[in-house]
Amino acid sequence: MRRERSERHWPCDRQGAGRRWGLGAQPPGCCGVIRVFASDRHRGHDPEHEIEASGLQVPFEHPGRAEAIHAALAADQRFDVLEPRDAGTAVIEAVHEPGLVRFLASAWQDYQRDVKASHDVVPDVFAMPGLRDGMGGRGEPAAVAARLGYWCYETTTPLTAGSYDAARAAVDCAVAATDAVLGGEPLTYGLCRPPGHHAATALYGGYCFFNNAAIAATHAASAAGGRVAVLDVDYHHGNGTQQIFYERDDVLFVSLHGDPQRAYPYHTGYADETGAGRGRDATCNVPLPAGVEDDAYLASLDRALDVVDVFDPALLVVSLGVDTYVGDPMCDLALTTDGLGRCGAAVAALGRPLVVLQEGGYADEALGANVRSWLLGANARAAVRPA
Ligand code: SP5
Ligand code: ZN
Repeated sequence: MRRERSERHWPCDRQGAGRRWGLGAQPPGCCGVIRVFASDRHRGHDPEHEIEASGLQVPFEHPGRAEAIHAALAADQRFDVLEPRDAGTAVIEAVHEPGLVRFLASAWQDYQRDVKASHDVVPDVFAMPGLRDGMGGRGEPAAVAARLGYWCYETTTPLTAGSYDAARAAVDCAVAATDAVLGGEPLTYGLCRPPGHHAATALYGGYCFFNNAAIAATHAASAAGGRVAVLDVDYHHGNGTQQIFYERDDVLFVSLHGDPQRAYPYHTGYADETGAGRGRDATCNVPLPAGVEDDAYLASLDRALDVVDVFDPALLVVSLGVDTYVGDPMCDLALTTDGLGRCGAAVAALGRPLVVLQEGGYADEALGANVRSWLLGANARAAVRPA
């Protein structure tokens, strides 16, 4: 039987929330307007192609995605769209190897100088560990062509002239959304593009450079000293987030996704991956079969939310991919726009402050409506005061 979850946090209770985080009270104000953090700098990441399924294709992950979401939220008075501050690189290096940040900051320019002028920069030799089996590692190579395959693990994530700046802006959105929740907001949204959940400690790929959700969760855990959970509802397994937190017990990672037996990223996301060392049992994976519709998805989500509730996090970071939508051109689940709203409501019913960050979603014409539906579902549920 399903437990009734405790309901701890309400939009009108900003002073209470601020006290709980020890960060000073927010002025009591009207509730219900969702703060959205977005930046135009995402436009700098604009590959001409991605190499997928053994061919060149027009990118699924393109600037129009963020533009569509931005337009839908900016047109709705229930959202307040704000520009984030520069979060700096220390928050990134709390999660990623500094060498990855250094590489991404100059790789596109280095490649133009040393290899050839090319709009999209993609590795052609990957530093697979088996290449040096029995010989030990040699660390990061010197040549940019070799460094590409050292930091990147797949071919759908080209670097363009503005990719690094766009990735930094996505982190800025995530950190600003987190800071707003630490300051007492019950629900904020970071319109992160490029997305983040496939980026690991020392690897980028899967359209992701920096792991926005892991950076947000780490920032929140250290700012507030509390336990934090990441709930990943993107269609694809958040392999990067899982890897980053696999041995940590202060951050819970819970993910619902297409079964890796058929779905990208293939090598992670099985149900028997539950964490290691101190992080044992702080990872929870729910692989799903193809074709899952609203009701069945919500039943799985509810079980995942029970795991979150038992962990008792002070704050929840949601990796929100809407590639679970029935019309998504890349994926095979079947959620409706209305069903995504029900998912938002179910997550908000946990009664925890929510930092919602954009991951995937490739049905361009429905993206705005789907993200809006999820967020309004969460907001409506959070706005109902307990009796
Ligand atoms: C953030 C995010 O959603 N990243 C997803 C990256 C997925 N990239 C490759 C997916 C391969 C899917 N192949 C199936 C093609 C069906 N037309
Ligand atoms: Zn995805």
